[in-house]
Amino acid sequence: MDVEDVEELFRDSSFEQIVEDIKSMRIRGAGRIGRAAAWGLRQNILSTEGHDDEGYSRGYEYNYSAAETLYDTRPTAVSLANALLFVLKGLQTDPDQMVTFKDFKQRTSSLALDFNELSINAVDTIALNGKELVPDGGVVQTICNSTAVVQTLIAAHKEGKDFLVRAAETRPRYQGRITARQLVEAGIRVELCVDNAIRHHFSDVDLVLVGADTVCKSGELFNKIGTSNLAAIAKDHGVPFYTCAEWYKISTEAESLADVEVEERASSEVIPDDELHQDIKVRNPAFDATKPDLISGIITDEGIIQPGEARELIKKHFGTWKISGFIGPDD
Ligand code: RUB
Repeated sequence: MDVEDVEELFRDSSFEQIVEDIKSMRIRGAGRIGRAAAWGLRQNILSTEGHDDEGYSRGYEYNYSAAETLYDTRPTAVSLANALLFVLKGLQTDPDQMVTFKDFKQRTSSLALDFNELSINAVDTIALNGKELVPDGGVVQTICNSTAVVQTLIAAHKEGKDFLVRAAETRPRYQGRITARQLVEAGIRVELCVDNAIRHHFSDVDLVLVGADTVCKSGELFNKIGTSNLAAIAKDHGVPFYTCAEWYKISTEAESLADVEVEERASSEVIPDDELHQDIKVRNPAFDATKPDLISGIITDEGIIQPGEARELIKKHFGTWKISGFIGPDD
């Protein structure tokens, strides 16, 4: 992958802009957040005036401080932490390649590029693995907007399968509308429904496909708010429920739901400030947890696995490395 292949959405953005864009959700979706975070480290170090006599320990300091800032932008999706870990770990395991500050910049830059490449390739592989599950002539229910889910459905469509996708609109940010548009533009039949209508229409659904923000080591899934309701409906109807998750969506640290911080976003996403009664407290969690027993499988870039296998998959990639070994997530 060359620099030109990196997503336009953040390729030329400054570190500060990337931080702001993740916070405001201009950059959103767990995979993209991870890619942008790795790129943010690159943009930060490239714009830093470092002198060779400062050595690379100074480079680490710049990177750690940038990583802390990026880490705090959105707390739930572990793709962000794992993208940072990928770069920081890569720098630490290759000290021989970094004699000067310039070397350090180059190495950070190439690791950010590597993460972007592996992340894009992972989505392509998930699509290949997942398209086999899409029922020809059937109905697929989705929620929110996941690049991995959309690409899986597009791959099945390209293979000649004819199916209907029912996309839940996903209040309060309506990312389901993005899914509906992306799929219809790819030539797939789409229905859009409000989240509360999912159960009403569910009797014709054959498959549920959702994305993933974090998969705990125990296989518990965090994804967009409403996902756990959808999983319960699927279970009631005996319909398979799969999540599409690149390996780096598995947490190196969170054992189960108690270990994951669920982002609560602004009340104005739910109700305009001028319509909000002063005595009403608005709750606006962005994600919820789905228990492993409701999950038929996790479609990863390394095959379709059971929730109980998540632990081994992340261990295979990161061993005992953890983001908390580099920055203080609890600060
Ligand atoms: C997006 C969301 C998506 C996952 C996976 O939430 O929950 O299902 O992030 O997406 P938000 P992808 O809009 O709040 O970021 O497959 O694109 O990584």
